[in-house]
Amino acid sequence: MFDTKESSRGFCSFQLLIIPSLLLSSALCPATDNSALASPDRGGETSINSIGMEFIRVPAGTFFMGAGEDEEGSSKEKPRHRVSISHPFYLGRYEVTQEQWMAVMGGVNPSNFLSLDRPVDEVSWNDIQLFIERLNKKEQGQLYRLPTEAEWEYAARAGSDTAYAYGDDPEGVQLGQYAWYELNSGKQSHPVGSLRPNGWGFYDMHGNVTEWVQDRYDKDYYSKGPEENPKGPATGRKRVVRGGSWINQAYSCRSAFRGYYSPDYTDSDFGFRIVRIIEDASR
Ligand SMILES: [Ca+2]
Repeated sequence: MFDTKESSRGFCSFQLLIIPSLLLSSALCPATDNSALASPDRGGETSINSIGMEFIRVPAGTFFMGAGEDEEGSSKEKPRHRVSISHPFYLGRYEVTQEQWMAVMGGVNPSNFLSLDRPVDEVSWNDIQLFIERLNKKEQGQLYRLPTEAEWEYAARAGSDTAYAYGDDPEGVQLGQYAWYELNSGKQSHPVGSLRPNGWGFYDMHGNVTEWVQDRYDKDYYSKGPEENPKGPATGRKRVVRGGSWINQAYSCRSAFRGYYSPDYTDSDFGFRIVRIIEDASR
């Protein structure tokens, strides 16, 4: 069962913040400006499921995905291209914790850094599919899945065009306020939500554990994928990971950064967050 309430932060505060940037960006940078395009008409609701997972409602919208022309990034992050998300969805405010994993998986905890409030780690893409299958059975009437790569980046950017959701930060001066990464992590994960969230209220989109998403990987997909609701290539073995982790340098924590691994791969810096599907998109 879900307890829904309006969030005191997230989209409401975001809408206030983008008003000046809307005016500025429409004059200076009309081509690939997410702050101009991402204008959620309704959002910020949160919900909590029976095992304490908190979700933020992300409204349908359009954004520019991938690294900007001036951003230092690999060819697989380009070209920056327009993407439409046609249905609202709920996305986990936090990475899935070890406590939540154990609640679904019969008490089994595969993590390297044992602590109930840290993200579960050492989970493969395949392991996560079993977790989701069991969670869907446990939470009858609700449907969960991994986010698509586009949904993940849409939420990570939170209306930003910059390398990180809070800015470009080329010297990495502010990143430690938002992300556990190689320079501040002490070579380990940390409790979820212990640093600053992005403008839509999501924590640890940069750093802590890198996050599996649903999509298969293709280095050219940005050039040939559909604009509306891209779901990744139909074939291919590798699956995409996003957001960087406690072991990574700042470069790998950027919003546009993409990694890819075999679906049976596990590591102590690999975790995930999940989507709860909103069946009635008119909500
Ligand atoms: Ca993360």
